[in-house]
Amino acid sequence: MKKYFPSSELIINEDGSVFHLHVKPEQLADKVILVGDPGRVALVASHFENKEFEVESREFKTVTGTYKGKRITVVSTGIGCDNIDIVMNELDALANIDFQTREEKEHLRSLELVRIGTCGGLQPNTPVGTFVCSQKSIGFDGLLNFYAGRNAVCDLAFERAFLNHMGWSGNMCAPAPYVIDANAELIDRIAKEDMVRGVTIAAGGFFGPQGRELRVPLADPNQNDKIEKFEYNGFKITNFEMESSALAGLGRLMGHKAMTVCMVIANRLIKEANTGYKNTIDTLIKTVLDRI
Ligand code: R1P
Ligand code: URA
Repeated sequence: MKKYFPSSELIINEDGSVFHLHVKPEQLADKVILVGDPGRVALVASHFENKEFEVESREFKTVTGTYKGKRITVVSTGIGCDNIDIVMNELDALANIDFQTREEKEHLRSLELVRIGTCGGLQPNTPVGTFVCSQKSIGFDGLLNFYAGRNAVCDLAFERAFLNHMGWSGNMCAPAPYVIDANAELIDRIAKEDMVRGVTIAAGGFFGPQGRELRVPLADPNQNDKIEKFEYNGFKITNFEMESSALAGLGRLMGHKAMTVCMVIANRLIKEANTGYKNTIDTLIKTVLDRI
């Protein structure tokens, strides 16, 4: 029997668009670029030969157009894994649920999703300006734990090794962290020698969860020192951002190819930052558009 989704579970607007994104099924391309900053959507779309559709609602701005003959949708997610839950579920609904019958489609579509973001670097090989692909993500958010199948797609041995290394107990990171791989085929196509393949911590905040201490002291003052030293099966943790774990995890559970690549705008080891990155992230955008 086909799964049916009532209006409380899949909210469809009066114009036939999906609740938060305001996008209609026919307006979604198979190749999707996700960015955090709504302002970055225009930068991506500035490379399109033509734009067929554009809509904006809250932090979610969407443009579908063509780049070198490829139909591509670019969507902003805003900040955080909670927004990735909304964007991924609504994109998947647009692709795989019939909005007339509210049933799962017989032939499922698999999307290619690449997030282009900014991040904080944690290692000597991730100075400001480096492009880091998240081969693995460690989710400090608890998002994936609410979905069945989480254990089947996560790297449980890596999770255990990380928790043991950090020595965390109590509620600090429970029921997180979860460790999830990006899609290997997408990583191979996009992460060439001009990018570092790394392990990314997707944090549930920009300050405390990434070990930034302003006026309120951290629960674990040695957090970042331990994170920088962690090593497991040849992997070291390279960077902090805030969405890659939910994207990779939901991509795996939904049957889409997903990965994240970020430009380092702050290196936490040597305490440097670049606030003028908006001009240089365009190189990363063009590289991804060519390879997706
Ligand atoms: C924090 O400043 C934001 O920047 C990074 C983080 O993941 C978080 O969303 O990504 P974006 O530049 O894509 O927003
Ligand atoms: N985005 C983050 O989440 N952290 C940083 O340090 C920089 C960008």
